[in-house]
Amino acid sequence: LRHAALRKEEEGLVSMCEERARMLQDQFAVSVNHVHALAILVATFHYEKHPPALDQDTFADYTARTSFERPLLSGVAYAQRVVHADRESFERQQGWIIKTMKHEPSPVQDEYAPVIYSQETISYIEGLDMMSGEEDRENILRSRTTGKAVLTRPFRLMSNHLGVVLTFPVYLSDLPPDAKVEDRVAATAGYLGGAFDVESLVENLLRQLAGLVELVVNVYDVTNQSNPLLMYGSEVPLGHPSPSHICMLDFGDPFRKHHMICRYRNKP
Ligand code: WA2
Repeated sequence: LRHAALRKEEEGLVSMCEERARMLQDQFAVSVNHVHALAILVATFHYEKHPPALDQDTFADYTARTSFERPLLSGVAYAQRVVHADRESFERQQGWIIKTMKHEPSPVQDEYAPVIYSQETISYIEGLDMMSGEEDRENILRSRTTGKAVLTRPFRLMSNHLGVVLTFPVYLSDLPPDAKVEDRVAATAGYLGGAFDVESLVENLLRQLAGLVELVVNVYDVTNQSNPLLMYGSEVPLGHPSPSHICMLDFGDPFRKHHMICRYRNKP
């Protein structure tokens, strides 16, 4: 009898964990797909029309009205690639100076990625060089060499919440899927991305499922297996004795590995 009760408890944990993992992964996937579509929107209306048929007001309006398509993103933005030789004319044309993510005028760099379009929810990143932040910079470089969606490791976003940044490259011309890295870099126009505010938006998502049983859910970036990075939830003390279940998560960046660990809050 005791065994049967224990098994039932474990089965409950497994199915609840799998339900939460599937829900998170699905909401993540739809958000990524919509950011992909926004990257195509910028390529189509900013680069394939002369003069560009896109401006900050249009981008802000469109992204506000379609935000329901990106339930886990606190906001999206477009950062243009600017090489140093073009900095002066870029700044003159925009009427502002490229700033670092610490809000200082940018020192001389080989190239910059200043935000020219942003959703109003993250308007604080307008004009900032996204290459001035370590995590954002790595994402930018990896997205343009692979041509794919990439994710950062979890870190404190500018909102001060724990989350990850998603980046898609935007190219000036169509590239074959097997294009060489140097051709990809040369054709790079900019970067469309957004912030997964995991701390607040995943909280909301999981709260909807809370129900009667209190589950403790943690999500880790386990890209480096020996150094798991907390992405969601609070750190569980090592050697925690209560039964747990682990579900793998696929957020669409094959370079990164994630998993979800579930436990009962109070052993029932
Ligand atoms: N967006 C919002 N909050 C952030 C952030 C970010 N990056 N980085 C730190 N906090 C425009 O990859 C291009 C968005 C970066 C895209």
